[in-house]
Amino acid sequence: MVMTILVTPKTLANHTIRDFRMLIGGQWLNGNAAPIERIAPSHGTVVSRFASGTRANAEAAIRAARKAFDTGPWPTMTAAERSNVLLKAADLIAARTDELAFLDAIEAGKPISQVRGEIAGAVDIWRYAAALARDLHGESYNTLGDGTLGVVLREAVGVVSIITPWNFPFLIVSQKLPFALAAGCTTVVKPSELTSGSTVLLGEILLEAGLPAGALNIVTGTGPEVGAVMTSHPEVDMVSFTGSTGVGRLTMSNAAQTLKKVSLELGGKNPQIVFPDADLDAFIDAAVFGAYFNAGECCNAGSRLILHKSIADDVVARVAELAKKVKVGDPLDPETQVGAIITPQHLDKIASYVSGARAGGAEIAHGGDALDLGMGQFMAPTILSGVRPDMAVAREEVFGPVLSVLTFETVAEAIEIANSIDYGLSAGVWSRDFDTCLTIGRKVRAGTVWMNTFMDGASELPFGGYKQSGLGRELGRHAVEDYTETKTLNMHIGNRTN
Ligand code: TXE
Repeated sequence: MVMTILVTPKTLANHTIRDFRMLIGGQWLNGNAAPIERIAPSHGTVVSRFASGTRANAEAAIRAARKAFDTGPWPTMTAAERSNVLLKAADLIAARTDELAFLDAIEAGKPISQVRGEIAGAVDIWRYAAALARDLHGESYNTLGDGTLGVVLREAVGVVSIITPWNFPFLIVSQKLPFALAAGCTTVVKPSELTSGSTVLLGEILLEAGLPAGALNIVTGTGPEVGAVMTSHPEVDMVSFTGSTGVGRLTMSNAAQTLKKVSLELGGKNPQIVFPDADLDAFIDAAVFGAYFNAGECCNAGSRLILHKSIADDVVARVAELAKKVKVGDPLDPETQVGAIITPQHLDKIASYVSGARAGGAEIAHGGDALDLGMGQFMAPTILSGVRPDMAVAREEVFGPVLSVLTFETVAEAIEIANSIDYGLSAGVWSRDFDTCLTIGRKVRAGTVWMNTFMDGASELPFGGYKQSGLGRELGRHAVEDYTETKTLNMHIGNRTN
């Protein structure tokens, strides 16, 4: 059943394995235990080693961030000085694109051409945050009555824990860190234990850009060891987390013990709703891209097609035709469009969703199987038709290249299916009718609704989810404010006897 273009991985014989260290209080440290070895998902061999951080390392990093916040200089520098550090960092990131892209591609199994685009996007975000740093301001009220002046300040929230996942290692840390730094916060960052390399490189870049010691600390290691301390330690003021909804819930519950602020970017199961009057040529492209971008290991994946019944058969056939042309394989080959699956266990999970759907009556319109390329783990782009809204594959995040096709007859039914699950991250609607697009845009409960496009983004546009897809928004002009507290100064002026 597999009719996909395969790109076999080339040898990594000339690759030098690097030992990545941790950054705590301006010092680069090795872990005490054996390092974490990262096996490339595309090649099945070790490609990086990360220091195995401990609870004690996490505590030391939090203390360093606390000291850097309480005694400066980062929070007390002028906004212009902070902005200049972020701008310098953006230039250095751009200059080291090759190194950063290689690490994300080989550790996460992502196509290198795609990662280059992500690094370019990240550079833009660092520059945008640098601009926002200089625009952060409060308000004043001189209309509260004679003798009263009210001033509302925006102050950095304090020490921020940043925990990131493996699917967009460099891009996701860049959606958080520059905004926290722009606000004057100090930070402890824990990248995924599967893909830590590019985040450690970012530490080198920021020190070179002039960030003072302690303003950024990086602790590599696992969630239960390092992440648990970062979400519960009383000296942390805020946690910004991207990952699974389960760990997001745990993060919130840990943070609740000392009432930390939380920002959560969690899972998605995003619908693309398609009407008969849509530009179907454009949609077919967007359906394939939306489902298979990053091998579907993407919270924004358009993993549910909700098609009007009258066009469903035709659309499924055309999507399948295009899916056959998708090139799957070596992430280091610039031609590759879909790379490897993050771990063998995750491939098993994806496969079990597909077999469960088949057992429940869904049909395979394309793919359906793991692909054997002689090394690593890969999955064929897969289309499941005849999926019902109550099936697990229609409700849960598969996080793989698996597209579920459902059908509807009325606008109300399409909205009901779209909203029938626990997630609400993003959605797409395809129609040439303005009214239809806006009706869906207003009624679907999701943080982003694309109309006649899919997965476009910009540093200016807020990103985040409704329902169990998360709390808070990243990017956009208010992103820096998320990392602040609001303080009111209420002042009496003049003679009290008047
Ligand atoms: O995520 P985890 P996993 C979804 C996707 C995927 C599933 C599992 O459905 O299949 O989650 O992925 C850290 N305290 N997404 O297991 O475990 C962990 O070390 C504190 C959606 O990799 O949530 C890593 O740094 N931290 C998603 C980060 O949390 C803990 C992106 C994310 O890992 C921790 C990734 C703990 N107890 C997966 N346990 C998205 N929104 O894009 C783990 N971590």
